[in-house]
Amino acid sequence: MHWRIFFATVICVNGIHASGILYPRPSESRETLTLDGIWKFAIANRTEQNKGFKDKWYAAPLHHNVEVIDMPVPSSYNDITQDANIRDHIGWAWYQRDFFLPKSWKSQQVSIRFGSVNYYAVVWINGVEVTNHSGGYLPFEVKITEHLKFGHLNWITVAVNNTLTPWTIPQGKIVYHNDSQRYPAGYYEQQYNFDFFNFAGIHRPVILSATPKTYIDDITINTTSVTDSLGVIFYSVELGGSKIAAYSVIAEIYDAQHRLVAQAKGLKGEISINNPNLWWPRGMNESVGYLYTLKIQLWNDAKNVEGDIYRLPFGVRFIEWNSTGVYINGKSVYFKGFGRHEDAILRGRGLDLVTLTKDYNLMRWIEANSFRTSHYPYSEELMDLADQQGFLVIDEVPAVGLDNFDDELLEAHMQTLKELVQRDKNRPAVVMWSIGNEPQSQKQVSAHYFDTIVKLVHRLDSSRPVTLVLNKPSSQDVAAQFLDVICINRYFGWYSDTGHSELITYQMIKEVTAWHEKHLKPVVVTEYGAGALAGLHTDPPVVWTEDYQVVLMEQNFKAFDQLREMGYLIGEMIWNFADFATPQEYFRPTGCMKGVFTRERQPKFAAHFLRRRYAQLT
Ligand code: GCB
Repeated sequence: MHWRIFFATVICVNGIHASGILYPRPSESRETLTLDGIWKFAIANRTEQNKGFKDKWYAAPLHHNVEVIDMPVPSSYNDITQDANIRDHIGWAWYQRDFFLPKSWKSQQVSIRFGSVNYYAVVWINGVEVTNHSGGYLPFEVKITEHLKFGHLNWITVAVNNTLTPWTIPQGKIVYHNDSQRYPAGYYEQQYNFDFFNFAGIHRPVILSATPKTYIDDITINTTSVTDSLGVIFYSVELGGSKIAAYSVIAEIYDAQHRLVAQAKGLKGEISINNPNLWWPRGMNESVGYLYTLKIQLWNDAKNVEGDIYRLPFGVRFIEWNSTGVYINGKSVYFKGFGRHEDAILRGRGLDLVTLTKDYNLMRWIEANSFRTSHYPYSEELMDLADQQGFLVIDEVPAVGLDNFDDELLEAHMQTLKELVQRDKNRPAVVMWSIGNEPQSQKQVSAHYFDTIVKLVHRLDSSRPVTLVLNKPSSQDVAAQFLDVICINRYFGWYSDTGHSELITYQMIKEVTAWHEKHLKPVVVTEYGAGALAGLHTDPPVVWTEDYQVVLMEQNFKAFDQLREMGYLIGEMIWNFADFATPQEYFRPTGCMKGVFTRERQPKFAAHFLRRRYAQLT
């Protein structure tokens, strides 16, 4: 058997998101209906992975074909039951539920949008396949009007497959064990090159939305210049539907008090805002995270009636970068923050508004100003709060630990980046695109690969710098030459010279200096840290204690202070914000314990120590 068997029935549709993926927001012309809630659920048997397709599980109520259990959406399915087979499942899982539609939607165009499904998804409405998507952390949407029934029950079925291959982003492989002394015939496992648990399922909201038949498909907004007295933005609008020619476009800008401050007409153009309230990140100005609203309205001139309306929050802020730093509205930025995960107890990677809100409270308490979406795009609900609360975000795609660089992988990687930029291009909080984490960037073939990727991202969005998070020695790496900002992960005193905290300051200074001298680019240390079991103490400190975690931080801080003075270290992000789930390993006691908070979001001693530092860093 070959790994491809697992998703033989999926045809990967590239370019599915050439059109817009605006978040479904109700307006005078738009309505939404959530399909979140309890769905019926079953996993496919390990030895009969394609049975659901063969027996058409999507064509009838799921319980007619297979024993079902209840499954909350959104959530990962892994930690919901007592069953280790469900936790560790590899391959197809099936979800199904029913719904009714309001009559008023009959004359509208109806779409369904998934915030994210990890990794492959196939979707059927009333037994008809309507779309499929690959890539676990980004939204996809499809129009389903013609497949819906009004006045009758509708059925939606989703088949989800979490198998990772050498050509998925991130990569993984199915390994068959042929040693019959140790493994029964046909035994296989999923392996992957990253340490976070590969949670699976319908992870983010499922939303039905109704829009007029001629509709606003996409909006792009960019700040082109700012001074204290004038902010200039450029907007453009894409329309969809058959009667586009009948409509004109009105663009209006409202301030946070809902006062109209500027307007324009047409599909695209420049709008000037007098005395703008700029969008500032935390700690750089008294005004933090100021958002305007761009209201786009269609108008049917012949009939003199209004058409579709969409309101998009946006910030007026301008990014520049050079060999010494990144600048927002002309001021240089120092990132003080975290590498993180979307990882909630029981929900796994599923959207959890409680954990999400608590995490922002903790990040504000500790006086951080930034985070990286390590190692995949985070939910739109989470990103909204970054915009509102003025956090700087390094927005990363799930290209973690790449270790071969062929054209098929390049294609999938580029598709992920297109979808990420499409989703997050209008967010003021996003100040840098990260094209991946810790690739084998010492391999010569990766040079052409990353050159191609960086050029693509610059083409998609020239307004933000591009980075890649590196962990190979600067003398061997071939990717940094293409980047605007260099990000590095270094675990001195942990993965190397374990326990030798006396070497950390020396090694970190040498390391960052070497990168800067080779490339003359600003550097962010995006990961450093030590595992610590909450409550474990020794003196003198040894690894795994809270005490050693703090000593390691202290030694790194000494290096950061000196490097910052040298003028090219532009940020420090500790690994990790909170402890998180990993696959089972004898060196990871239930997870990665490098959090400054526990997985329950309680502070380790490190959190208090970090808070003192972040409070004094400006
Ligand atoms: C890394 C990875 C991160 C891991 C971390 C660790 O370099 O980027 O995903 O969790 O090390 O703790 O091993």
